[in-house]
Amino acid sequence: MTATHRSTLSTTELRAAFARRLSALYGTEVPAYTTLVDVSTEVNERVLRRKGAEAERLGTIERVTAERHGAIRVGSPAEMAQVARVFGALGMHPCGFYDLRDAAPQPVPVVSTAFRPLDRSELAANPFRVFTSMLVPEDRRFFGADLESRLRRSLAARRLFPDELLVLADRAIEYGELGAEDAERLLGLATAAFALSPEPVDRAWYGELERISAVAADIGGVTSTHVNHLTPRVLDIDDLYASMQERGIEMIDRIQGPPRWEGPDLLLRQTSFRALSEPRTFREPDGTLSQGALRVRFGEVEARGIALTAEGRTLYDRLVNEVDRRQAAGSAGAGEDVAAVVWRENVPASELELCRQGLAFFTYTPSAAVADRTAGDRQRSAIDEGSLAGWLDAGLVEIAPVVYEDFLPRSAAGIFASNLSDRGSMDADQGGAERDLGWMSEVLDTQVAVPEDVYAVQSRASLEAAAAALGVPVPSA
Ligand code: OOG
Ligand code: NI
Repeated sequence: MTATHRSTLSTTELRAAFARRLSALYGTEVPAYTTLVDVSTEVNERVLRRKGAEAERLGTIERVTAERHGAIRVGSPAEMAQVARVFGALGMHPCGFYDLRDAAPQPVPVVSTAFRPLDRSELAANPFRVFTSMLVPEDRRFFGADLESRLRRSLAARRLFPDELLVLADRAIEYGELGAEDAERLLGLATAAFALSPEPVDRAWYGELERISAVAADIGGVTSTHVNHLTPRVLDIDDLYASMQERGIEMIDRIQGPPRWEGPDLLLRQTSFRALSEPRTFREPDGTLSQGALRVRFGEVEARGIALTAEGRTLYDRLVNEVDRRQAAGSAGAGEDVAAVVWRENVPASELELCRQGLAFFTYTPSAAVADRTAGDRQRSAIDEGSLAGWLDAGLVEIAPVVYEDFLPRSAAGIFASNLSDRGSMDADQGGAERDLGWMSEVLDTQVAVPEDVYAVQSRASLEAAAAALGVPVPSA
C-alpha cells in the first residue's frame, strides 16, 4: 500500500467506488451503454454552456455527471434480504414500494423498492441508487401451484451472493467503514455478483417461464442475477433523445413521465434504447450445449425534476389521466404536445408558485438582505404574521427545489414493457398475493422509507434552520 492510500474506506466511499466499478463492468458487457454515457456527458456540457449556473439548480454538474441508477431483479425474500445487506454496506437504504403486478401497459410479476442514500449530504457525495425488483411466484394470476413450487425450489437452490461478501457487508454496516483490504475484497465480490454469468441457460425452463413473463424468465430462468440496466442522468433529455437517434441508436418511441414544457421540471423523465441481443450459452433438453442469444438488457437515461408533495402527486396523477383521456378522445397533436397543453393549463409555471401552493418540496435559506439584518417593514410584518406564504411574498427566504430521488411506477412499467418482445400471459381472475410496504419492511428487517416523508423531513429541517438563523419562530405552512 502506498502512503497516499487511506487505511479505511467509509460506506460513502464504498458506494462511490462501487458505482464506478459497476459502470466499468457494464460498459464492457453492453458497449452501447458507453455511447450513452458519452452522449450524456456531451449533453450536460451543452446545457451548462447554455444555461450557466441555472443548469445546476437541480444538482451540481459533478453530482449529475457521476450519477447513475441501476436496476436488478431477484427471486425471493431471502435474496432480497441479502441485497439489503450488500447495499446497506454502501449506505443505501430501501425507499419506496412499487407494485408492478397490475401496471399498465403490461403487468410484471414483481414488487420493487429502491436502495438509495437518504441524507442530503450522502446524496450530494454520491447519489447511486438501485431499483430492485423481486419476483412473486405466489401470485396465482401469473403462476400456477405447480410452477410456483418448481420456481421456489430452483430459487432456493441458488446463491447470488457468496458468504464472504455478506460477512464483509455486515462488518461495513456495523463499523460504517472497512479496512482497505476488506474494502477491495467487498467491492470485487459485489461487482462480480452483478456480472452476466457465462453459466448455460436451461432452454426448456427459461422458455416455460418466458411464456408467462420475460421478466420471470430473466429472474428465475438463470442461476445468478445481473445488472439489467445502468442509467446516467442528463440535464436535457430531449437533446439526449435526438442525439442518440442521430447516432443511429434506436430509442423507444417516447420519453416517459412529464412532458417537455417551459415551467419547472417535475419528478422524473426517462427514456431507453431497446434491449440488445447478447450471446448466451444454452443447455438443450438433450443435455447438449448450444449458442443462442437473449434480449434482456438495455440502456436507459433520465432527467430529474422537483419532488412533489402528496398534494402535488395527486395533481400529477390526475393530469396523467387527463392526458390519457384527451389522447383517447383523439385530441389533435402528438402525445407530448397534448401533455404539454395539459401542463400549461394546470401546473404552476414557477417554483415559487409550486411552493406557495404546497405542491412541491423546497429547502429554505434566509435571503441575503434579511441575513444582513436589513429587513424592511414588509419583512418585519411578515415575521410577525408568521405564515410561510407571507415569508415567501416578503422575500424573507430563498427557496431551492428538492430533487426527486425516487422512481415512477408507471414509467417503470413502461420501461419494462417497452423492452419485452412478448406480452406473456396473466389470468386476472386468479387471486394475487398481497404485498405492500409493510411486507417489504419485514422481508428486509428494516423500515422501508416513504419517499414523501424523507423529503418532508428535509424541507422542514431547513425551514427550522432558517427561522433559527433569523431568530424568529418557524412559520406555519
Ligand atoms: C426495472 C424497471 C424500472 C426505472 O428506471 O423506472 C426502472 C427493471 O427493468 O428491472 O429501472
Ligand atoms: Ni431504470
